[in-house]
Amino acid sequence: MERYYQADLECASLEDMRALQNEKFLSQFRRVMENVPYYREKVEKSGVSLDDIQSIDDIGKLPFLSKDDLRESYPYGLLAKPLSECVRIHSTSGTTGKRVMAFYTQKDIDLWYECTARALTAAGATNEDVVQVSYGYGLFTGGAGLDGGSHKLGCLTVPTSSGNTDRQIMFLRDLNATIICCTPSYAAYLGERMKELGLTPDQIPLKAGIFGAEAWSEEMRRDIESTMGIKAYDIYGLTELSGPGVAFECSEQTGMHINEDHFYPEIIDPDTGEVLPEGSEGELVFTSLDKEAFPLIRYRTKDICILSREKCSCGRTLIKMKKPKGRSDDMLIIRGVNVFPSQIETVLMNHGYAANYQIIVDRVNNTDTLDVRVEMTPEMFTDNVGDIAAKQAELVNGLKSMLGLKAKVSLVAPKSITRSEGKAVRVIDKRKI
Ligand code: DLL
Repeated sequence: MERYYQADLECASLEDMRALQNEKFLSQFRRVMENVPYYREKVEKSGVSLDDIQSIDDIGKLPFLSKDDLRESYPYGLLAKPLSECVRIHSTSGTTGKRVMAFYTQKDIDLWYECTARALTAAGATNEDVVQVSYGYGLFTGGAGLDGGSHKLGCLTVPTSSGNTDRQIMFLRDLNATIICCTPSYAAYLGERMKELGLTPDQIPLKAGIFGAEAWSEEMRRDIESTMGIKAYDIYGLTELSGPGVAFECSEQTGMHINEDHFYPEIIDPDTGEVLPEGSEGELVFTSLDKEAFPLIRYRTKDICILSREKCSCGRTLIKMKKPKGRSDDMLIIRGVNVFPSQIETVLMNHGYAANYQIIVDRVNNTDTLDVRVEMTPEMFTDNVGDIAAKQAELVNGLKSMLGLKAKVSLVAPKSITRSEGKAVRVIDKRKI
């Protein structure tokens, strides 16, 4: 029997959801226009007036917000509440420029944790469960987000944070943890380490994992599910909108239900900004409908995916986003061909490799080069030069048919590529260095 955290909202009719979104959007828009001069100026400059926005159907008239707006207005320029009402900040690591900082009132925190509680419930969590949260705690939203949802459900919450892998496994075993939350790349590493320690899935009572914060392939999901003996659920979110829990997966595992009563989604053509019909692939744009401190209207996420309202067997009616293919700014353009790291991962894993790989892009004599370094698994490890060459050639062919591009493949020894405890860094683009 499927259980829901907030059945009335998660299973609302389309008409009721639309009416709720409309009402929330109109009051949110007016509030932001009143309280955020940076946003008001942006809207006025675009030639739109308050009267032009009569319902959520008019949302397409409004300008987009992007990371550049967040940087320009850093740190307080998009705040819609006085600081005296804000109780928390979270922030991204700032690997692609200045940090992004998001603010929360107490209500923002409560609603955020309700979203992660929905995700945990969809993965089967109840107050009987022991939930180990191995996402980083601190400025990153992963730890706090899943921790908050777990508390709401009354689960025993184990806040290990990330890192110290052997200690993670000790807690999993000693406390009989049933659910683990971490990045998929860290889950793969935990699984690998368990195997090395001679632990089989039946020696660990884990039943589910909630993995997100980075793009991961279906092949990687199957790999984690079999090494850990669990069902692996995807979870999506971004700091700017609150953190994990913007969308979450249910038992059907065919995409993530967006908590659209809080986050209104659109898909746009990333080049023209045109809104695309349901079912088209494009960039995901969100409007936060409830956020008090840091409300964003039409925020461009750069995540590339597809929205779908197909009926879901879990009974939820919340719209679904397909697994994001990656971010438009992670997309590599190699000799004019668009390449997403997730496509390379799919080829590697379909050939029996684990997700321990590195993609090195360079430009030599004015020509882009693509080198894929991938670890042999301990089972396939060999130092026979002929065998290695044959395996490499197989992968070169696999990549050629997926990408339409010739790559160089180097098979490397097991454990020679650094493991990640948080979000994996898999691409080294030397053209940008
Ligand atoms: O990664 C929040 C989060 C924490 C989500 C824990 C899930 C679990 P940021 O650090 O701001 O926030 O990064 C947000 O990560 O725009 C996507 O590009 C990517 N991302 C997040 N979840 C997924 C996912 C957190 N399930 C950025 N699949 C987003 C693919 C994801 N990409």
